[in-house]
Amino acid sequence: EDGHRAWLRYAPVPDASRYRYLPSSIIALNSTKSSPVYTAGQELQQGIKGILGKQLLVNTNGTRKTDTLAIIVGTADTYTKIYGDFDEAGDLEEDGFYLSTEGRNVLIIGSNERGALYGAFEYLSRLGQANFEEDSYVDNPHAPIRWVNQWDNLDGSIERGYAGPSIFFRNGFVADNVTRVAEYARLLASIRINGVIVNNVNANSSLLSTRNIEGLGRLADAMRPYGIQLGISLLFSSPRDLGGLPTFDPLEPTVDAWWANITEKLYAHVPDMVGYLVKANSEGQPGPLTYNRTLADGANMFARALESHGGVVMFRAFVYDNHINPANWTADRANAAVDFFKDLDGKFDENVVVQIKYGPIDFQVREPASPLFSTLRNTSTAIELQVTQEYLGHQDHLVYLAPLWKEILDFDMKADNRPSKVKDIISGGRFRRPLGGSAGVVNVGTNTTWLGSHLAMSNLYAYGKLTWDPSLSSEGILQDWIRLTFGFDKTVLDTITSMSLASWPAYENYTGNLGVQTLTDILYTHFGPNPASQDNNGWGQWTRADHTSIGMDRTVKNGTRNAGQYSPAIAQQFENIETTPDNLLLWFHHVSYTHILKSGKTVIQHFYDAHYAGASAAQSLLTQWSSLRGKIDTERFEDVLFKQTYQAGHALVWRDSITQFYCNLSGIPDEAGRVGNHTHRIEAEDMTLSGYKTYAVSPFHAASGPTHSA
Ligand code: BDP
Repeated sequence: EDGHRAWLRYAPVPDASRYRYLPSSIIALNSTKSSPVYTAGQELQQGIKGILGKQLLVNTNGTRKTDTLAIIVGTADTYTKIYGDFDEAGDLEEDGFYLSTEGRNVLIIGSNERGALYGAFEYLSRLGQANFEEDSYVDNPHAPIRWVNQWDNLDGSIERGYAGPSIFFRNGFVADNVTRVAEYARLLASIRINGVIVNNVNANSSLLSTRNIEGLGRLADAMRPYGIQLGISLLFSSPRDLGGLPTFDPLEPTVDAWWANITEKLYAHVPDMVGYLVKANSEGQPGPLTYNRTLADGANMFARALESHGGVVMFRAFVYDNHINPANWTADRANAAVDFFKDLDGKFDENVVVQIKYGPIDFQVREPASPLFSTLRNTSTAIELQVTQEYLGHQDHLVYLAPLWKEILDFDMKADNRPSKVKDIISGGRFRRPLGGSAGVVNVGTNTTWLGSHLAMSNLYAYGKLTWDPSLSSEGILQDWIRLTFGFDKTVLDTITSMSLASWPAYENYTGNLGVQTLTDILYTHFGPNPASQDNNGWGQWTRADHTSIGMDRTVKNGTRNAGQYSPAIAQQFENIETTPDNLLLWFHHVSYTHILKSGKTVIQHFYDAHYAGASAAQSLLTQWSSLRGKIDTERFEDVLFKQTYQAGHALVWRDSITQFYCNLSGIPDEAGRVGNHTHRIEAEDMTLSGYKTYAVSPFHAASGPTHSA
């Protein structure tokens, strides 16, 4: 159990005999090996063998009527031609499926090939959880765009990836061996993802070399049997850097022609390429603003190139200048997206989707929903989430993210005072847009666990499930994943459920609460405590902490005016300190450390208490996991035990660093007398050095003593 099979283990279920009507054959209505329906047939065969221990034959000719009980999988068109009409055909939407286990045969009918494969995975997921109920239903997606983004570089490294090198690229080129790519596509199809952007948003123009374009064709071929379409990130200056043109101005006809030509070449190798992802004019990247053109001019240039091929441009809203002057109290990176995009609404071509990070800054442990979601009414939008835990403990801390994502998806932006939940905006429903959906930054690597941690895989599973149906509950998704990954033991189910649901609040408590953000090292790794690095830098993730007060004043009245970017009802709520929830207080307001919260505590005492509570919750994660010894295979048990031990220790480092830092800064002691009391530590300066050298700890507050060593 090295994690490689993830939730597709197809482990035997204990009470298979309860399943009375085990079919005796599989009929997959497509014999072409690269077709998802063919894949579905193979997958059903493999799954049933594992789960129920029975070897079924797969018949792909599908022309004969069957006398014995069969599982029939195919598209609605093919099914109808052979077996006649079925009532639910009219309810199927693109990528949706109909699953029936109650008639003579098991029917798995997709609106298209991909939908049929989703239905097969659904059926196997139910069997794998010993859910043998007989029923039938249609299941359709919430939104058409359900993509993942990989931040893989051509040299094989992965930006913000914590699971080893890339499965897609090596030494500057597309990898020769695509086995893991096909396996990844299979995992993604099982959670109903339909597109993968394979390379980093900080893109490299040599992706577009002839050799790499051929390689992309190979990647697409490996993923096609799973209904996964390939897309790529583009570097805006490629016409100059790779093409040798003197310019990359989007309104220059030669530039336009260059992109049209490259796009033709790509489609010659990847005929079903899903589209492009573009990061422009962000963190030093080139873009249309370099030539005083608008972001829409830039996006539409790609849209024109893609249009005749049916491709989509995901244009990122993460546009900002990372050289903001921190001394300017009205400067605010949180304003950037709306500032840059508000006058462009309606100016994007129909096949452009603006891809918006969930909050206005950058994947922090707590952010309000981005105000851009309700600003763009005549532009299609998608939400960008992060499965890779960049600011959230990499994959060394357990942080189950579905509750965080659901808070954002369920947030009501109250556009025009009408219900406007983020999930209904990105589906295209609320503003009647033709496109929309989600992009999740995943960053799997070659590690056998995919993400570098067994438990982190619940996040990938939940991401896919929520893109398809955001109304699912965090707990329900989690428990399906636990059963498929770890089996049926009730204690295992309860323990991992309890650990996972406690994990986001714990992490928030020990890393940065009240909306102050994750107080992590901001300039490099985004890992480990470094509250001092949050201020006085050009990246604009500021706490504005001084000796008396803390928090970013984002009010219209006295601050950066960010609250005013929301619809009037929400703006009013955040503008007013009384109506701002405590968990976003320091996001929107600058207050004294002695400001009294709704809980009755002062801000500083809340900091102390929360950090102690969070660190203690992290200890409890370890205790809970330890109790599962003997109930889980040794390999995964030990791997997770190692991670949980690390998290428990690192949470103490977090707790002590942050509380000490703010105690020093504010001069206000902890009422409970805990802060500064490091009797639990064995101080390095009390030990005798043997084979070790002294080391200046950075950041210094991670050390406990005045000598700055630990
Ligand atoms: C930041 C990451 C950086 C990404 C950037 C982005 O630190 O690695 O390139 O976001 O999303 O959070 O473009």
